[in-house]
Amino acid sequence: MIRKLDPNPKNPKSRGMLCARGNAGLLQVYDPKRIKKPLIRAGARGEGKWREVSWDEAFDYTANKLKEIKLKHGPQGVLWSSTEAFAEVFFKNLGLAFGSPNIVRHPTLCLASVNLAYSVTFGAVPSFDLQNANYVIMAGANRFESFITPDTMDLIDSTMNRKTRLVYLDPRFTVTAAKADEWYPIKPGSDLAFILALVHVIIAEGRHDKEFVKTYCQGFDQLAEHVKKYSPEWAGNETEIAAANIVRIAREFSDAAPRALFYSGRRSSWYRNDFQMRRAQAILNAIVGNWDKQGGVVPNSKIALGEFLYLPWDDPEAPRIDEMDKNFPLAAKSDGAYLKLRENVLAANPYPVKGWMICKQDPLSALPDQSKTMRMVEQMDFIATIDIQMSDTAWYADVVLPESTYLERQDPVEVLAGIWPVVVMRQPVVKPVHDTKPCLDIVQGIAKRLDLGMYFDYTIDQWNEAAVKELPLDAPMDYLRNHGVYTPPGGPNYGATLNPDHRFVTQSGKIEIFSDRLKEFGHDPLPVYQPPEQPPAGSFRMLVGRKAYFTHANSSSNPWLLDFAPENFLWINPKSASHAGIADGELVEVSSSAGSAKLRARLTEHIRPDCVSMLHGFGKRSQWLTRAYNRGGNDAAVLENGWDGVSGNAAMHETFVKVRKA
Ligand SMILES: Nc1nc2c(c(=O)[nH]1)N[C@H]1C(S)=C(S)[C@@H](COP(=O)(O)OP(=O)(O)OC[C@H]3O[C@@H](n4cnc5c(=O)[nH]c(N)nc54)[C@H](O)[C@@H]3O)O[C@H]1N2
Ligand SMILES: Nc1nc2c(c(=O)[nH]1)N[C@H]1C(S)=C(S)[C@@H](COP(=O)(O)OP(=O)(O)OC[C@H]3O[C@@H](n4cnc5c(=O)[nH]c(N)nc54)[C@H](O)[C@@H]3O)O[C@H]1N2
Ligand SMILES: [Mo]
Repeated sequence: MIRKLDPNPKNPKSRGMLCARGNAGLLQVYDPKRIKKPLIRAGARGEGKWREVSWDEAFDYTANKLKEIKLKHGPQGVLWSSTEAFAEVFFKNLGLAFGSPNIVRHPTLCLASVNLAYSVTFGAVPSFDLQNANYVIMAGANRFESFITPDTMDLIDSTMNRKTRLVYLDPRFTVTAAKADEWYPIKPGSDLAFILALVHVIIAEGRHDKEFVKTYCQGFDQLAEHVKKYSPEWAGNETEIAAANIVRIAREFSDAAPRALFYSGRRSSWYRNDFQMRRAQAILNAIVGNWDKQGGVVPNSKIALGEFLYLPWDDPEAPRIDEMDKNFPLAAKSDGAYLKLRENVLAANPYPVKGWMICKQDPLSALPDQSKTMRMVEQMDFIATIDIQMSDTAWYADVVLPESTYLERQDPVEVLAGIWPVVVMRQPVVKPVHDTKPCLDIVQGIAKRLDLGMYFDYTIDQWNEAAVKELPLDAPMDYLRNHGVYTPPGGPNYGATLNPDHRFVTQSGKIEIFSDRLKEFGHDPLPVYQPPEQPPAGSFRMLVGRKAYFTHANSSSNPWLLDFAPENFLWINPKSASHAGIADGELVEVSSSAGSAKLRARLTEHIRPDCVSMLHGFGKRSQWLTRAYNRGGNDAAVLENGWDGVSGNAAMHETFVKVRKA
């Protein structure tokens, strides 16, 4: 029996700290509402009638359904979707071995546009050296509520001892805003104007790093010409941040460089032009020469893990249903583009997809425009989900395959990337309490029945031994079993890319301020500002964000965490609320063209009058989750469909809503 969880003090990513969610993790194991055995649906979808079955029956049933679909529609007729997890590789490989091109992962709901912007510019997705920076600008990267380790700890360290100046832009007064030196409630969607004006000032005053730009970058002259029109006065109007402040921040930022950085943020599923806004950040970082410097923007160091040599499968024959080549030729194609994919599945274009295998993901909550996802669910002949609880998506599935929780299973060894990466090995601390299995066993059970067993003919220990074989340790497996983590000696290694012969992984081999590749594919080669649409009178822009004690849509049923907030609220500025005659605590209905949600209003000055906001992951449809069912409002039901044109990333801050008393 686990009584309390303690962090591994040897892990430099957590440094002996555990957040509320980490502490409450033990309820994942002991929650009486857990799924204790595999389930097959017994009534209509969503009716909540289930039959507990043996794993053999669940595997047989799943494999038979998958075979039927393959026979009728080909392997491309089954969609495989999952979110980042150590064991995700096994699930993804099952989809590939099955022969489906339709593997869709979470990045286009999360960070696809920021990753693509940095890849296009620097040929790499870097980390940000918050520990050593003296000046940090952040736009809506709510690091003190949306935890990312070690960034959150680094930033708390460096700002709280006042070494680092933090400038934070967010239409909401978040905890990060509260800890910042300067907070600007920027007009939503106008961050690109702010950044272009910083670039304008820095270049106009000759404050860029001329030597660095000359040696490493291409396209600076075009940039200088391009930003002439983006003056601080112009940006002041767009952003509602005074021109004098923009000028001062540009000067302070370039004075502090190279120990100054514009932090990229992580969830970049904001606007339809998100890619270009993130590109502008990357360009700003490039011209002050903070690349690969202490306190700047640093490429991740590598630790290469070995690979278990499994039998390879044939490439899929059919094209992807989201037609990545045509729609998003520059994007990370193997991750897919979730919202475009949903459109094409609904239209059976160019072919029907009738089966949906899901692992560690809750698409009904994670995709905007829930009614569309619901239609996608309805048109599937078969849905199976691997989860640890009855999520909203599981509630509408045909088969639920319960995975053992992270405290009950052995996971594949992984590298946690960063300026100073580490290798981690997650080991079980208790035996599975119920009849659950780790992901690899589930994948093998299904694979065997699909005659694909030969592709998964290994144990987790064999997989891990192959992974750690090359680590510079005498007995790597023993070392990891004893310590749980391997930290390479030395520490951060700055400057490895800073020699004039270094080739960046871009078309030109240089840091691309001007991108010929973007131009070639019909996109702006330098970021062009397009003013965001404004909500019509009587409407508000809906914003989404996080709290430190919930993870996405998956912890709003955890009793310990629910103590912090049993339901979510609609943040609304008192000025706007009084117009609509809404009082604090009153039940309101928020509606958009996609759908509506009911929740209580929280009147607060902590949000601009033209915006409202609610916490993600509430208003559950799953009646199994009795503590969360129908509690608060469901943001996925209100957010409208839409995406960024370059990366395919969801645009989740483009929805205008009306609010009235319910
Ligand atoms: N409206 C709205 N939508 C959003 C966001 C938002 O802020 N608002 N955020 C976006 C972002 S940034 C992201 S990354 C995505 C995340 O999207 P999802 O990955 O779908 O997010 P979760 O709600 O965490 O759902 C994960 C599912 O995995 C299950 N799970 C948890 N642990 C385990 C495990 O050990 N094994 C298995 N098999 N299952 C497990 C959970 O019970 C849950 O059902 O959502 C995106 N969508
Ligand atoms: N506790 C906790 N921590 C988490 C997670 C979690 O679920 N819970 N999820 C993890 C994951 S997967 C991710 S991707 C990250 C996400 O972490 P972040 O990238 O920090 O994203 P969000 O927390 O969604 O915060 C988005 C913020 O942007 C603001 N915003 C909205 N529109 C604009 C705008 O136009 N301009 C500006 N400047 N700001 C705007 C919103 O008000 C909100 O405060 O968090 C990670 N950490
Ligand atoms: Mo995310």
